Amino acid sequence: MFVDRAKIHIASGKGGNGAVTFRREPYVPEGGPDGGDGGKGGDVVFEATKDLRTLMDFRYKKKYKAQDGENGRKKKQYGKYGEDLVIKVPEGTMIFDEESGKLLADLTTAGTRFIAAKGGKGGKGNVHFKSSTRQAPNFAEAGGFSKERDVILELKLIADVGLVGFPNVGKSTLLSVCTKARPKIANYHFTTIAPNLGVVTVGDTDFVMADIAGIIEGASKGAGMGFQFLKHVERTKVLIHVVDVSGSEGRDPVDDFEKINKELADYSDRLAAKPQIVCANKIDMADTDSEEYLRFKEHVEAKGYKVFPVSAPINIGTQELMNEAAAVLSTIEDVPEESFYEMFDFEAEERDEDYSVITIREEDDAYVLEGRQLLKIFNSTNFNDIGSLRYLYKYIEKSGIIDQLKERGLEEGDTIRIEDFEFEYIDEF
Ligand SMILES: Nc1nc2c(ncn2[C@@H]2O[C@H](COP(=O)(O)OP(=O)(O)OP(=O)(O)O)[C@@H](O)[C@H]2O)c(=O)[nH]1
Ligand SMILES: [Mg+2]
Repeated sequence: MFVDRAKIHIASGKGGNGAVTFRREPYVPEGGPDGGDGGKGGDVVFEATKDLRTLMDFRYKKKYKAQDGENGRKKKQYGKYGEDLVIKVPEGTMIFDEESGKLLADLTTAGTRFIAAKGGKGGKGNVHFKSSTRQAPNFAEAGGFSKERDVILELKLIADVGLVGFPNVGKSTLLSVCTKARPKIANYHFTTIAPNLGVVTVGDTDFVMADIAGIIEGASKGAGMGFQFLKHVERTKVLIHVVDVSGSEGRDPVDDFEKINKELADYSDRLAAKPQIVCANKIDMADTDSEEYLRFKEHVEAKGYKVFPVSAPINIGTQELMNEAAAVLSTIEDVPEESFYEMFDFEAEERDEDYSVITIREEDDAYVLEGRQLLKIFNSTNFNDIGSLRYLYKYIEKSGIIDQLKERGLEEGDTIRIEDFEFEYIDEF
């Protein structure tokens, strides 16, 4: 089983701020408040689709942000909602919260959706803050915060086909020409150390092909990173055994073929028993009529395997090879697997995140206040307006924090700081 994994950062849209505006009418010197509400920020939504088969795309793009809501406008006009960001993932993708490691969602079937980060609420416009005593509210509510989190996407794949062979024989090249995967290809051993996955399409079916690191003699005993590599291919259904038939590194292809098969058999009976198709690669540097090639072909065929001459980089013989893999696969039945995970508790998270908590920090000569809800109201405050300031002050007073501050020795004239704003404490406001 192959685990395709990606870590990405998601952020929902921030809510738009409520507007502070007043009606302007001819002959009415001071119209009432008419500031509209800010729009809600967009959600980050994951949606399972059949159109994707791997998490490859997430290797390149790591940050995802939904649109912010627009600010409210005059004449009670609402700000536009931020657009949701829908992130498509293959069926079977599990989404984990990076911080807690818990499972957020398991999107098994196409069309299933999951909101992983809710957009901030839109702030209320000043039109909502008019009262009998406050005719001209000079403040409005700030939009709700964006929600950010790192998530791990995990897709367990039964790779249908595994590419095995010595290092440098062209396994990654083959994957790169048959699928959209872009593994690193280079002329040295162990270019590939972690599996790469790609989807091969043959007619109207497709299958997942995995390219693993090269296998060397002794791999079954742990040489190189043998165990790990072999474990990867153990769950595949069909093996494509890639052999460099040009002998470009001075080895004998027949010998290569036997050595790899011995490692597979030494590792497990299951591996040895897998259907195998032989890819005689680098045929551009060999001759199909040559004695060496014919000796190899006869040797392999005598053991009951089919041989396909291929030149991966120039795409010769690859189609025939993939057709054969699809044909063999169609004869093998799927074995479903089940797994269990502890689900992430969203409600607990909401409970834990008590927005109304205000903390006090004593710093230099000031008491510093911090808290999410406080910050939001602070952001909504119009510091040139006494009514707006009073609203902030009332909120602080109601929270009981003033009493706590007094217990710590707060006196008239002491400085209280919120963000970068400082004010002197006075008993009556
Ligand atoms: N002439 C020729 N060169 C090839 C062919 N296939 C691959 N190569 C070259 O062989 C070298 C190794 O190719 P890779 O695809 O990286 O081989 P690999 O089996 O994935 O190698 P490791 O990941 O190190 O195990 C590269 O320089 C390729 O360009 C082929 O059919 N003909
Ligand atoms: Mg490779």
